[in-house]
Amino acid sequence: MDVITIGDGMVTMDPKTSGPLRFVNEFERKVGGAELNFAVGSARLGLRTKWISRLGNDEFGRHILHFMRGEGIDVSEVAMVDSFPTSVNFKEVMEGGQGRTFYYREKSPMSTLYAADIKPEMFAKARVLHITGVFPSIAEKNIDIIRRAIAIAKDEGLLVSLDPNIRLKMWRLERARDVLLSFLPDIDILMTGLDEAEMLFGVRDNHDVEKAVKSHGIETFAVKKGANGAYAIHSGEKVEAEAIPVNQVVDTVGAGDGFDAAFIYGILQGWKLERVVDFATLVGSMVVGVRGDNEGLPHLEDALIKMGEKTGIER
Ligand code: KDG
Repeated sequence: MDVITIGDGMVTMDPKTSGPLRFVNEFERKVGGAELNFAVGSARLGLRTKWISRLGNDEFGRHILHFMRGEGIDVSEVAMVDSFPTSVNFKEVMEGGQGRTFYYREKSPMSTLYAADIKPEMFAKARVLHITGVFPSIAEKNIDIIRRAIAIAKDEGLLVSLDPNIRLKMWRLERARDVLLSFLPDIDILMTGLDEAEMLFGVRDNHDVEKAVKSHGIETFAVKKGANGAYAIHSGEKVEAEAIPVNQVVDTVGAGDGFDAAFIYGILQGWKLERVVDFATLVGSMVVGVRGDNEGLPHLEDALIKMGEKTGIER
């Protein structure tokens, strides 16, 4: 295995028209979830990917399982449970691709997963454990699951990556900050949005964010700034990348997950940091031009071709 992630998967009701949700009459059934999107992004880039999850033993759960299996993701640690229905979310997409998400996920099938279910065998020979702030925001006991997963990952020699992905509909900022900051001493790779960096550290300026991140002992990190590009630090090197122009931004959800998958891909390949950040920025830009949380995530071949076209960097 190259990467492992743990999180909730949802059926995502994607609006067929943009504008306030109360006026949307038609939806397309898709799938979503931050960790799920990350797994899809990683698998499409060719990383061997495992997704640890629970789904309802229902039609939506079966749909998500088939989808993930079809993407070539290892679903051997995904159990189907009778006690809770598969989670659902409805998206509202406004002009310009920004939007809101309405969750129906409090009683998620993941309620049946406990820290004791996370076993060292699940991590054998893997290289990266990727976690986000979404899963621990759903239930208190998920925080224990993540702590145990991090502890095992460290014992087994995996790198641990974190995207804070702070969802203020799911938990209060103070709680999110406390929990996420408590993970940082064990994090090897931090990939954060600029707003989330500010929520965590109270600063936005490149230099201040760098200082704050490094004070937690993290030497590899990326800050995603949407239309303003991204910057990253790794092995003492610092790189800033401009955003890749997109003809039309239709749906920004999932872009950050795509960036994360591509950033980790590049780091695992041992690429130079400039190439890693350009690649991750490109993959994020490919997501926002397509409707759906993960439909725009490219296969490696397509991303590399685009990379040559857009940045002049050879494959
Ligand atoms: O990062 C994208 C996800 O946020 C989206 O697919 C679903 O809102 C979602 C969540 O909380 O996972």
